[in-house]
Amino acid sequence: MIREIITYPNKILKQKSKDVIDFNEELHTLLDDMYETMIAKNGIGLAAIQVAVPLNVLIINLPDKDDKQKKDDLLEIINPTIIQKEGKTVYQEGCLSVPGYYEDVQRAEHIKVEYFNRYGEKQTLDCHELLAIAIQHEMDHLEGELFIEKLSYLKRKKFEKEWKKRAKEKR
Ligand code: Y12
Ligand code: CO
Repeated sequence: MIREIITYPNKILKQKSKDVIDFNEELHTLLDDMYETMIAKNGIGLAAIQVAVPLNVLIINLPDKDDKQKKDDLLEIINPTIIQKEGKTVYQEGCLSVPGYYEDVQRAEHIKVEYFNRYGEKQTLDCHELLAIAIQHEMDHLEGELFIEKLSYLKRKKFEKEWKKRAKEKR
């Protein structure tokens, strides 16, 4: 089932998410719905709070070298912890909760993440390039933070101005 994506400035997105305790059918339905929703909206990453569920759950499905988004490459990441961070990189990020806005954000270049899969099995993943960026972006959602909150004061002001203008035009 495709769920509604919560967009900025909805306060739901400010909530801190909680760890999953039960790796049950309800969690599997959430993960399946998140995948369906993300694909329907042309996303490559989604956190549960973006569909109004405050749980430490995120999914990532990056396109391969032929630009194809294959379900086999889907990562379902539950209760993640970053255990190593290295280097710095800048990437122009976008977010389904802030549609149509893209801006450069600086993040760690390589990260090592521990997490659980949908069956409650512990996993470790070394992440580089776009995967490292995407996981950090989604993990910020679990803390109630959007990429626009990482912008400089001036860029944030510019964003707010643009966003208000767009909201007016929609009315
Ligand atoms: C690098 C940086 C950020 C991420 C997080 C995941 N971000 C997305 O999946 C964003 C997708 C997105 C899709 C949009 O819709 C279309 O392109 C049709 C969109 O809306 C507009 O541009 C109007 C905005 C964002 C992962 C990796
Ligand atoms: Co996002």
